Amino acid sequence: MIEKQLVGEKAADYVKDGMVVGLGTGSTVYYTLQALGKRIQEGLAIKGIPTSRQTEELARQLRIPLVSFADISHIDLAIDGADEIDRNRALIKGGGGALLREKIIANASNELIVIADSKKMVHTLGVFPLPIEVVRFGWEMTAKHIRDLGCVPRLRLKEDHTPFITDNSNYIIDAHFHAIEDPHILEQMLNSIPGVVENGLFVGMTDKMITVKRGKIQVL
Ligand code: ABF
Repeated sequence: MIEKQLVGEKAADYVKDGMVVGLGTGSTVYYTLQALGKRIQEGLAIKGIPTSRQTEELARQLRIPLVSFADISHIDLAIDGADEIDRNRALIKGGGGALLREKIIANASNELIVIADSKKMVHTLGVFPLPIEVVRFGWEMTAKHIRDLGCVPRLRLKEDHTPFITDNSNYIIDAHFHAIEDPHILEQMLNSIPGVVENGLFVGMTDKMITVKRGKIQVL
């Protein structure tokens, strides 16, 4: 079994009857959703709140009942992937472009379980370019301010070379920092730039991490 499947399915074990569950985005969470879909067919009763249109669509196909923030007062558990995880469990997320909804849901959840294969574990964040969601108006100026923080910012493009548009109708700038020594400070500095909606640094949010070490599942 591939590592993503191992950790994705393991995370589904933490979902209990009656929970409101934040459903992450990506190819690791894909396996969590498959496992949840199966358990729901067998009688598990949960409500899911998706972090992206892509996850919403997959959850519907799997007949996972969905709710929105208008219907709930809290989220019990969110399960999501990551692009990089450092030694303090700080994360870079947003490679899939869903970081804003992912952060809103992780922040609203009583518990966040992060699932990741062994390749995502790093000592220092930053080899993976940091995704930053920005409003379209004036994005060139926003990118200039982001560059002033010591990175090379690139507007994310699709295969047809037109800008990638998020579920919230914004652009993504991928910022190449190479080494992020203080993710907490950088997260705050980025979010204080006018035009930045949110960035993919998730600091102090991980409650549980499920990964693989030497072929074995590790729950940390
Ligand atoms: C999302 O899924 C992200 O924020 C991150 O970009 C991505 C991880 O991707 P995958 O699970 O496909 O490797 O949670």
